[in-house]
Amino acid sequence: MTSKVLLLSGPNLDLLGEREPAIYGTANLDDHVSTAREVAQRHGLVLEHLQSNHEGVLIEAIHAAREDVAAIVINAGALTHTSVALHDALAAFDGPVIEVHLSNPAAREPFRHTSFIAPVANGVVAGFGGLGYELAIEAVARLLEEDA
Ligand code: CA2
Repeated sequence: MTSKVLLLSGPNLDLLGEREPAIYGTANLDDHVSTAREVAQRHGLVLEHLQSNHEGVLIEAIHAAREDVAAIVINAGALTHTSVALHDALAAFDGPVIEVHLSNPAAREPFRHTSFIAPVANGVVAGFGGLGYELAIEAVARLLEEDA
């Protein structure tokens, strides 16, 4: 059976490409999803994507992923720095979890220095812009191969 990878995008990532290009680049979210999907396909993986500005929608997607998703890649946006609920939902997911950020939150305002996702992630890719999505999918493919 083909392995599914769920890419989750949190609040405001639907605005990418419209503002703050110095921090987040000029590509929009669809561009990043297309890139991630191409890399996934190269590894025989099927990528599903969901963007939501609502924490509960993301949590329910993580719950549903417990049924048939092999790995999760998540850019939780600002919820990264606030959401115990996302932390708990991801902790209940058995497969690999990769946290991804376009910018490097550790090099930004202090309120971005804490991640509630990182403690339940296999790894974090941050600060490489759109390349981060490619690297995150490569990491997922490697982790799934190791597990097979
Ligand atoms: O660097 C990242 O990928 C972030 O997850 C992006 C979040 C930010 O809150 C995190 O600290 C780091 C912001 C999402 C995008 O927000 C925009 C706001 C205005 C215009 C365009 C994007």
